[in-house]
Amino acid sequence: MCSTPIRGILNRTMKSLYIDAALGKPIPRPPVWMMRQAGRYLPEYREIRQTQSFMQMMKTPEIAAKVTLQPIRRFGMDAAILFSDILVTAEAMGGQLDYIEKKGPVFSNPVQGLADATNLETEGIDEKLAYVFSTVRLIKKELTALNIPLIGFAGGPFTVAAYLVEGQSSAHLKVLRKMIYESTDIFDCVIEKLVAVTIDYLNGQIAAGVDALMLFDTWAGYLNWEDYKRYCVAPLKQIIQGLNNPNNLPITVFSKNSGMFADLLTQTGADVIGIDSQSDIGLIRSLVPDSFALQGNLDPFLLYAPESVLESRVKAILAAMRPYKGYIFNLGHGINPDIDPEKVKLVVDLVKSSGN
Ligand code: 1CP
Repeated sequence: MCSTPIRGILNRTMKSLYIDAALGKPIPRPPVWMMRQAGRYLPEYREIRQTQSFMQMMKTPEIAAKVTLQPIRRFGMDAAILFSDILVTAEAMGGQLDYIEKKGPVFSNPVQGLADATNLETEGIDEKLAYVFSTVRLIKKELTALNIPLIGFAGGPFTVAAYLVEGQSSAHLKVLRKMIYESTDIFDCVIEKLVAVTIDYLNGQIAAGVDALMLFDTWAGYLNWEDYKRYCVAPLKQIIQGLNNPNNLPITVFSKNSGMFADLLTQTGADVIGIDSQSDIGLIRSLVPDSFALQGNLDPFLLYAPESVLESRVKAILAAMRPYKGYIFNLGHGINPDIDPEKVKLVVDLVKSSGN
């Protein structure tokens, strides 16, 4: 009999709950991990951060590897995510990046004119981001023994362009969104270069040994329908097609406000669609073909709620996603820095004890 091979199953070396779920398979319970699971809400992270800048932490493979593993050791999540940032590609292209206390990422040389865009460098990613690849190799040494997969990642071109052009976090991305229409040539040039660099960067992560990939196009949800297709879906698709991914490592795409765009995101060629907290994930499940896995979508603000409220909301999401097939439990966005780690533990334990 001729059966369709399940995507990603050929040549796979790692077998885990997360990978099974990401490949759309039935699973005894959903795997659980959380966006920004390594970070300031953890006392062991703050201890290191007191003596080092975020940039130093990211660029020192031993420290980045240690921090990646902190939430795994403390809570036993089913996947680890590389401790790094989406803006390392922009820095490698010539962006002068700094992370400022209470303000976040800042580029002191934002892309304003065509010359700035033309000057963005696309060569030498392997050397410039070698520190990330060293980190991946260090993490893998530890994780292999635990049989926990490592998720590598990059930013989506629109989201990375948002910082390169605006120069910092921005509430409405007005400068960037004006540029799309007033200076389309500049905008297109930035996106095209980011696509090329992101392909090289993710190929480097694959070669270094990551088990899965995620593309964060967090701010693409600002776009209208037509431009979401053009500046989020099309570049993500080009990136995914450009990967040297012989083992079909599963790929997740995420943007905020992704519920509305979930069906469009399936056109990127990703295996998993990350859903943010605004959507009813059970409803999205009924709309998106079940060959695609879903990830999400507990509101990170529920981690401030009393335990009983938190527990009932986690259980409601789990109930909506039964029977478990192609589903990964996560938040709809990252953990805030002032969250009580015990709340994170509660969620991880609840998901881990939920059988079909
Ligand atoms: O200690 C500190 O001051 C550093 C804070 C911090 C951390 C812990 C930043 C600065 N980045 C990170 C890590 C990070 N960023 C990870 C690591 C893995 C994990 O999740 O545990 C990941 C995947 C990211 C991705 C990232 N960075 C995104 C996409 C996902 C998302 O949260 O939307 C974005 C938009 C960024 C930009 C960025 N870097 C840092 C901050 C505070 C921000 C967001 C700024 C903003 O809201 O505009």
